[in-house]
Amino acid sequence: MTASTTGARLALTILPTLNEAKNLPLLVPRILEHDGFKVLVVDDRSTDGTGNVAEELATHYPGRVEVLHRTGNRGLGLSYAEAFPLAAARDVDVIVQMDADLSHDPRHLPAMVAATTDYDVVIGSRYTAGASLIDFPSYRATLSRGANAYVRLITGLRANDCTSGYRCWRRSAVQQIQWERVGAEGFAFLVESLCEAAQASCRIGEVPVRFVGRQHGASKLTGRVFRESLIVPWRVLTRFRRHPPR
Ligand SMILES: Nc1nc2c(ncn2[C@@H]2O[C@H](COP(=O)(O)OP(=O)(O)OP(=O)(O)O)[C@@H](O)[C@H]2O)c(=O)[nH]1
Ligand SMILES: [Mg+2]
Repeated sequence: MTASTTGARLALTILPTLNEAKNLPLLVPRILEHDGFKVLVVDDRSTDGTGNVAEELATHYPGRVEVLHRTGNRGLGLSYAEAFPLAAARDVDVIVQMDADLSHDPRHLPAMVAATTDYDVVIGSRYTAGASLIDFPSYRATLSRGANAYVRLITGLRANDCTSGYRCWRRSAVQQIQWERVGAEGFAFLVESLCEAAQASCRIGEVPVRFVGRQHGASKLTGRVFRESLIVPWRVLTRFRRHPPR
């Protein structure tokens, strides 16, 4: 029985990857356990063979795994800005974004998809009642909470976790965003895209998740990415100064 005959919602999960060769083969089967789910891997010329691993998964799961091998400048934001319009053109109900390092547990996917009945964008939230942080160093947790306070103060966003990379969007919400004006190249994309959603009057909800710190592979947080994250909320504020996001 297919997802559409069971009434399940069809979902495309975008997985941005930069050197996630160990994590990807563990994560993809867990996503595909869920009926109606497909995966789009967006690889940024990883040097550890992630692109090949993704192609092997595409062969193993025909029609359910697709790979976009990016060229040009690397960046999480650049990857998502390219992938979201592609995903929005697909025949799916929801579009999921999640990290490929196993920090985002696929067990939360059904609850997040279900919440799109009430919300246009559902955040897999680390800072909502019922959420937990596992193996996440306290200095990282402090930095993350500080980043959220900074973003909320400047942009007026109200979500508890504005910097989570685990989100589920109604396709209609993705289609409302002007992706070409989302300019953040790195992790600041997460804040900028949420502001764009709020500006487009999307209803933003949160589902508590269990977040597990990275077990395999290295972090991609660079000084450049960090500096961009400080600047982007101000850039967004300037853009929306006449109509502050809710
Ligand atoms: N396509 C693409 N993916 C990226 C890039 N940078 C990071 N990623 C992916 O984005 C997701 C989040 O990156 P992480 O390195 O886990 O960032 P983080 O969670 O803040 O930091 P750690 O988990 O501590 O490493 C992972 O799936 C990465 O592989 C990039 O430049 N391009
Ligand atoms: Mg991570």
